[in-house]
Order: sequence, then structure tokens, then C-alpha cells
Amino acid sequence: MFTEKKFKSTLNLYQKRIEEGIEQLVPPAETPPSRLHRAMRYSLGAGGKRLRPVLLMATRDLFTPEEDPVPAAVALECVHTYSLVHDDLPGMDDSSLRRGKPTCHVQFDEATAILAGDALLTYAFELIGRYYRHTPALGTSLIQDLSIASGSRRLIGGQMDDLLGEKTNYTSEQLKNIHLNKTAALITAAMTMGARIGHAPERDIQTLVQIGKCVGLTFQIIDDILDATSDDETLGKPTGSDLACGKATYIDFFGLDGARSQARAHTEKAKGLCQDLPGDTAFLMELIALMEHRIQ
Ligand code: GRG
Repeated sequence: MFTEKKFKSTLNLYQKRIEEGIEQLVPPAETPPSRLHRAMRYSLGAGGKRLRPVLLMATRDLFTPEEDPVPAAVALECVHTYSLVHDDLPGMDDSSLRRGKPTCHVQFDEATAILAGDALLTYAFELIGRYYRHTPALGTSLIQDLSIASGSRRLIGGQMDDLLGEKTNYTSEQLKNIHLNKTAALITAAMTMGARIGHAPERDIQTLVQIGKCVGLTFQIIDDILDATSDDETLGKPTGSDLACGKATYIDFFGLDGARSQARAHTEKAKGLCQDLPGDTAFLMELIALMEHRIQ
């Protein structure tokens, strides 16, 4: 067990390494065309929790600490940030607030936000190619994990189905599948990429895939609960949007208490699976528990 103080200081250390990694590895704002690089950095720097890169680094630390996880962690945050920039666009969620700040298309303009998202996505793969070229097998598997998780059958496909869901009556099983694709896939990739950087055996990678699915589902259920029960200021983005655009959520199917108990069940399953992993999993287990109790 971690004390709360030890957990927070470890989390801060990971987050600090990620902030430094973003600062050092992403092209400076003045790189031409500077409007584009300013927009990329604006969205990357706009106060995210860095959950996915922290998961990647903490998972790597369960195994062999030989390879540097920071470039992969930054690449993952670039993909996550691109997805948020595009999700906020008028053609998708049409949101003007993200992480308590104007969204990229509001701060810059729509065309710049589209290009900044495109550039963040592309840059992620440049980073992995550049920093893991000395270990080609590792580099290739990182590219595979990240491209599959962010591709048309996972993140982008999940987003497509989610948008179609505004006009379709999905079943709870279909809703779960959307969330496995839209939310859990990148979270799972965080864990498998971390494990690959630590040269984990395939057996442990398969356990992490199961953990990632549970963590992703918990994360999305809590997202639904917060959208319905929190306020714009606490969340740093507009609340009540699911109801406003007629999207089905876990609360529609299971009620608030039912949704909460599903989140708890997924969290407990993930923590149980952590016990099958090697190394000191105390931090990872606390991080997983935090997802269920997050308020933003
Ligand atoms: C546009 C291809 C494409 C995909 C968009 C990100 C996304 C898919 C949809 C956003 C809708 C949403 C609320 C999804 C729930 C999961 C999620 C990605 C939440 C935001 O992630 P956090 O809370 O964000 O980790 P921060 O700001 O902390 O980085």
C-alpha cells in the first residue's frame, strides 16, 4: 500500500518527466509555420492530467528499466491531444471549452485546429521512429500498438459509432463496445506500450490488455457520471452535453447507482489482475483506483 503522500509525490514525478519530455521533444512554438506549432503546443500544454503517459511509464517500471519510456509517453499524449482537438471541432462535439481553456479552434481557428490535430497525430509516429530506431523490433511493436489503438477499428471507429449513436438506439452491449474502442483502446495501448518498453513477456502483456479494458470502461463510466452530475467549472469543459445531444450513456441503461457499481466492479477486476503482474504494482493499483474516484 502507498500512503496518499507517497502516491501523490510519485505521480508528480511522473507528470514532471512528461511535462519536460513535451517541452524538449515537441517542435518549439517558433518553428515555421509558427501558428501551427503554437496551436499544437497550446493544446498539448493546456493542463491535461497526463493519465495515459503516466500509465505507460508506471507499467514500464514494473519490468526492465533499460529503455527510455518518455518519447513513447509523449507520442501517446500527442495522439490523445489530437483526438480531443478534433473531438471539440464544430463538426463533432462543437465544444468551446476544454481543460478550463478555450478549445483549439476557438483560440486559433477551425482550419488551424484541424491541422494541429493532424500534425500531433503524425508527429507521434515520427517520435517513435526516431527514438526507438536503435531497437527496431521494439519500435515496430510500439507503432503497431499505437496505430491499431488510434485507427479505424478502435479510437476513430469508436468516435464514428458514437456520433452515429446520436441518431441510433444502441443496446448496452453496443455502448460498451463503443467505449472499448473510443476510450479503452488508448488506455490499453498505454499499458502494452509501457510493457513492451520494459521487455515484458507476452503473458504479462495479455494481462495488461485485460486490465486496460477494465480501466478504460471505468474511465468512461465515470466520464458519463461526471457529465451528468458535475459542473463546467470543476470539469473544465461543458457538462450535460450527453443529454443535450441525445447520446446514450451508462446512466440511461443502469441508473446512477448502477453505473457507479459497474465502475467499482471493473476497478476491482483490474486491481485483482494486477496481482498477476511482477514487480511492485502498488502505484499502478492506486492509479487505477483514482480513476474511479476522479472528479475531473
Ligand atoms: C476525434 C478520432 C477522434 C476521437 C475522439 C477523445 C474522444 C475521441 C472523444 C472525447 C469524448 C470523451 C469525453 C471521451 C471520454 C474519454 C476521454 C478521452 C476523456 C478525456 O480524457 P482525459 O480526462 O483528458 O484524460 P485530459 O484533459 O486530462 O487529458
